[in-house]
Amino acid sequence: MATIQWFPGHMAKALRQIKEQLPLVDIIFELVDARVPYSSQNPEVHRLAGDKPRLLIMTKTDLADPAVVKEWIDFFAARDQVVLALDSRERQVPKKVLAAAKQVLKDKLAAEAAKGMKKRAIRAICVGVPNVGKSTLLNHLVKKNVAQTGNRPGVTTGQQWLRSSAELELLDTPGVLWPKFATAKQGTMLALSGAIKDSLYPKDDVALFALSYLRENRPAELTARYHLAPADLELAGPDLLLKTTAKLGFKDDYDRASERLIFDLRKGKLGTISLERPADLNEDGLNE
Ligand SMILES: Nc1nc2c(ncn2[C@@H]2O[C@H](COP(=O)(O)OP(=O)(O)OP(=O)(O)O)[C@@H](O)[C@H]2O)c(=O)[nH]1
Ligand SMILES: [Mg+2]
Repeated sequence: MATIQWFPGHMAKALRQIKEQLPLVDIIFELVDARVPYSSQNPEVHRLAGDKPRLLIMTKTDLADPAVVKEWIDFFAARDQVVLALDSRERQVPKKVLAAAKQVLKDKLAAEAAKGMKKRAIRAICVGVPNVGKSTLLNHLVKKNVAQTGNRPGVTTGQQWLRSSAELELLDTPGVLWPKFATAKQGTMLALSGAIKDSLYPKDDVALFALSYLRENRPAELTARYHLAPADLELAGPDLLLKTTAKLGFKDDYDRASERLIFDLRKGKLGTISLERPADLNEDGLNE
């Protein structure tokens, strides 16, 4: 596999800026992608966060398998993590987020009230891998389109404070990855979810991973969408990619077929997808 520069200077800078802001906020909104909720947690952010209160927000639940989303909610809850699973476009989002943030901060807020301190806005920093939906969520929370959004990683390039009602002050940050993924599979899953610029990751690796996932978990959708025969699912990965390319009418343009597969999978055209589940983790928390 090619050497990939997924921790360029601007991400190191963004991480430094997160570190600078942490002492000034009450809570971290840590956004993870519901399709890869374990692998999209940033170990660098966890390290910087120490014991700063944290609300874990799973985004894009509309694209993930609901049964597996439930498994992850139970997994995190069993680790005393307050967790919310959202489709950012839902109307109830602002209410749910505010209630969960208050739950995480209940002791601190109660202590302030007991001291007779005036009620004030909760200050939150929103962090997460690129393209996970930070700016979308924050726009929804403030009910204005102030933060730029887009379906590609790296849309937000600097920090930006957004204020909602008197109850929340929110800091949007650029998406950050970390210098070294725990496993190659983690990188591939993040690439497939859209967190890594497509130009930085070998398309065919990602497409082969997508095919093997679909073959195992969504065989009917896979054969139906690309007009494959059930027997084609017995083919080795690269041969199945070849066959799919032919069925798409792309001759031997595997790159184009890979792009199509990745695009379809991200858009949910092959059904909801959950690329990892709690049962995949080994004792070291690595995804096998
Ligand atoms: N289906 C679905 N799409 C979502 C959801 N939340 C965000 N998106 C989409 O995800 C894409 C990325 O959203 P952004 O809010 O720009 O992501 P970001 O985390 O701010 O990305 P960077 O600024 O690049 O780090 C956009 O196309 C959003 O419409 C969700 O819950 N479900
Ligand atoms: Mg953004």
